[in-house]
Amino acid sequence: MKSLFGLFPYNPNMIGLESLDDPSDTWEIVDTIGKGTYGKVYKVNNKKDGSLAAVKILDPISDVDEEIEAEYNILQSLPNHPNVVKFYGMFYKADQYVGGQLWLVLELCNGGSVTDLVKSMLKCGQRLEEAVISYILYGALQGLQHLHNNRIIHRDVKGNNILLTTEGGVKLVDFGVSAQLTSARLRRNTSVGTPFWMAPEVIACEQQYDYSYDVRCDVWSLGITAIELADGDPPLSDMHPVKALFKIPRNPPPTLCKPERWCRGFSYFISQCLIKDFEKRPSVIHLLEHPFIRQAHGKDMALQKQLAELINTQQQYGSIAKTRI
Ligand code: 4QG
Repeated sequence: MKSLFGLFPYNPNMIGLESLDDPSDTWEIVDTIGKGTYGKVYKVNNKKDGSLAAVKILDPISDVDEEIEAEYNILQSLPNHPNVVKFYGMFYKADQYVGGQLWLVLELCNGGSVTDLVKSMLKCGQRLEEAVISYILYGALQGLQHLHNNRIIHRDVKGNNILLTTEGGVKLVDFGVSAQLTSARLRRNTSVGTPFWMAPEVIACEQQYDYSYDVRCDVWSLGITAIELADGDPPLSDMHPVKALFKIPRNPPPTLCKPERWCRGFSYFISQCLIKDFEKRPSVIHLLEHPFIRQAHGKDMALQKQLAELINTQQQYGSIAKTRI
């Protein structure tokens, strides 16, 4: 593909780095986000209007390759949705010595990731309530429905990529490995996703040529995320990731650590997400009507408030813990 583009220097789809604005005119970095969880992501301040955003920096960049172009195309063509992180624009900071930086400016999700929330609660001996879990999963499902309707597979759904706002909003982030579907089914023979959350058919696809997968790999990953929200970690997380990749297609579908602690509806929702044969696995539209998710319908406002309060409490606790050290 790269060489093909090289043959046609006036490809209109290609983003010319020269045409992008310098970010320094508008944005200044004020903080680091996620300490490497997402690559280089920073909190930025808009010098012109004082608004805050997140920036994902890709560097060093000398030309826009296929992957960056794919990410940019996905971000800029996707209509806004309350459960998908907003895209504010792309900038280029040139540097003739160390290589330039590409800046993807995105919506700031000040509540942090759902993984951070569960882990900090477990540290205090607390768990997320089922109703709050159903609200988070409801938001994630609506975000996924928006992506799938736009022919995009997320391919890296996990707690770290489900972010919260301090108002209790739920947003999907990180389309770095997403693929825009050019046909009903598409497979690329490149490594995608994070092992513990990966669907068996995606793993099979990477290892053999005659396998395929579709948008329902995101449903599997959401099922694993549901377990993560309850237990704090995905199944097999004590294993080496390479061993987990071997086990996932061979093991029976994973379940909650202590199913007796949770309602049957929750276990049943997870078992539906984790049907190993993706042809038999329900789609996102189907799961939005699942009884466990339906308990969040209509109670959105109350659950949003409850989640906002949890985030607030945990953030206060976190900053107290930090000052003690
Ligand atoms: C993003 C803000 C944690 C991450 C990508 C947006 C990756 C955040 C964030 O991260 N907002 C995360 C605050 C983002 C915290 C956007 C925090 C896009 N812990 O306070 Cl690819």
